Amino acid sequence: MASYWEEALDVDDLTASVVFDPDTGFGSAGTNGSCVSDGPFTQLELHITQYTNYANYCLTRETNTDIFQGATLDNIAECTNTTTYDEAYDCFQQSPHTAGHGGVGGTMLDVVASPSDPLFFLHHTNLDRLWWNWQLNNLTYRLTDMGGRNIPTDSYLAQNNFTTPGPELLDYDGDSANVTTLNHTLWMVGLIANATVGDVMDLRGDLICAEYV
Ligand SMILES: [Cu+2]
Repeated sequence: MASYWEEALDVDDLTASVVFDPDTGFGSAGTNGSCVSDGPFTQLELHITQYTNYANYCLTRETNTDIFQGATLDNIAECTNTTTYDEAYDCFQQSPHTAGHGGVGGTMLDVVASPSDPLFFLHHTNLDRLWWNWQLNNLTYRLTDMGGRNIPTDSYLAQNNFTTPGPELLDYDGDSANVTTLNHTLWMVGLIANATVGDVMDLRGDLICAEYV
């Protein structure tokens, strides 16, 4: 079984969400970008950010109810009704994806450091669950439907002050194409063996072997 944050349940009262419970959850939502000061990640010290590598700073959150409205069931239904992977990706990444990052705010808005907030994983497993629900609507076709860029656009790089990556990153697996295919290698940073996109298309497959209930 995989854990996730069903964000749609909390759109009416984000800061009252069970995920922010200091005793049974991930600590309070925080205010004005101050350090998370209760719960299991109190004063958690972080080092890598989007802006300065190896700085010393703390885990922060700064909730934004307006942005979190992207997680509504209506928005999810709109995405679930798309036909192709490309359409589904664009839809899910715009509303439900942005909702979690911008709704929690703080560290979750840092495009490099956001996985430093453990809530990142509950947010992304929720997106994974929504993608699986989309796949289930036409499983025969959608277990192999893939597409989209696998390198960032120039405008995204510029917006985040990133330089364009060199071939050591773009061609690390000998695949310099910028369209994602089932054969594209997912680099696992040495934590586990690399896999391909095709290896993770089926939630019930050998590599992921999970279910959302
Ligand atoms: Cu994300």
